[in-house]
Amino acid sequence: MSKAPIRVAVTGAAGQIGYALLPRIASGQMFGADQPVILHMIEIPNEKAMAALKGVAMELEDCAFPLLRDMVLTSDPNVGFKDVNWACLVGAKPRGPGMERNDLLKDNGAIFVGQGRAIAQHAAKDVRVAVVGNPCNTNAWICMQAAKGVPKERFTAMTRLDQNRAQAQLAARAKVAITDVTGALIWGNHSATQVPDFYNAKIKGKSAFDVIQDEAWLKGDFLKTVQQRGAAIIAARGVSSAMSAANALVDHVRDLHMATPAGEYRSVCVCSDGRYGIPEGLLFSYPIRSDGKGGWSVVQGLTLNDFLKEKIAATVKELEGEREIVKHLIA
Ligand code: NAX
Repeated sequence: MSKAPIRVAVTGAAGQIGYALLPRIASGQMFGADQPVILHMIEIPNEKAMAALKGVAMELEDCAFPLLRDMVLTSDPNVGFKDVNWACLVGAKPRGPGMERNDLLKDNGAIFVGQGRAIAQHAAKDVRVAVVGNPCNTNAWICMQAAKGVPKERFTAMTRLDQNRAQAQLAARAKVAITDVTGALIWGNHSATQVPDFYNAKIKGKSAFDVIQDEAWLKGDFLKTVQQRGAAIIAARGVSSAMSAANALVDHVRDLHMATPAGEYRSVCVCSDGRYGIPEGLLFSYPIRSDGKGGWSVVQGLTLNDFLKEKIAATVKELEGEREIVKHLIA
């Protein structure tokens, strides 16, 4: 007997990440090859955006995906989040020329208050939320605060793209296959203060630090490349990462939906309960294991040396500053 469909909301569905993401979900790459889906595609109430959304839906239709059971196209979050099991919050206002980061935080914050409320009122009881729209940690924090009654552990933000970038850089440097690199991890905020952790990463089961034997590169070019990869893509392509961001979101949701293989973990921003000395309540990127039944836990016992501790303190400070700027939005 075929499984009941999972309802997946995607905001910003007519944007560039949406365009790369929707066919991946509809083809079974997020929830599995035997899992039907219904896509709830949400855009802004603007003629151009809704026309573009219609075009995306037409293309999805033309893909004839066997798992795609239905599509809901809307600009109303109350309709868009109705009964959804997963909410992928990709849509956000881009930072315009001359716009201050604080203004971006406030403008986008308001969007995530509304979406959080709509999720709490209309989504399925088991709803889980993945935030991609930037600044994603703080947007996820706002959404979590606004979604009264939805358990805090249902809210995540995405640092998987940063983790994938770190893994790829380590593999290229060590001239090994991508699958030989495990344990690559991002701590903190999805921003330039993120902390790509090469100390806990492994190459063919051995410490990546010992295998690469180039501390200057690891602390210098490696960190910089991962932290500034988004800007490098914009410089090269003229627009921001979309294919790799959509791919990372597929990885993020799939790996929370399924159980994490023994001995592994994934970078996911979740609400801190104080683990590793991080202030409680911050949406912080941690090493996470999923039990495949909707639960997850923070992997404990990883060593944080002084180098990591100092960098983590800076990313915590940034997240606390962001929270300060938006906290008035939560009544
Ligand atoms: P685009 O500008 O191509 O698309 C965004 C779409 O969102 C637009 O179609 C817009 O109409 C829609 N939108 C805006 N406000 C909305 C709302 N309130 N409800 C529904 N839809 C809304 O941007 P794209 O390249 O797709 O990027 C989307 C977001 O992802 C941006 O905030 C971007 O900064 C962020 N990113 C986050 C990454 C991460 O790793 N966490 C990496 C990639 C990306 O930069």
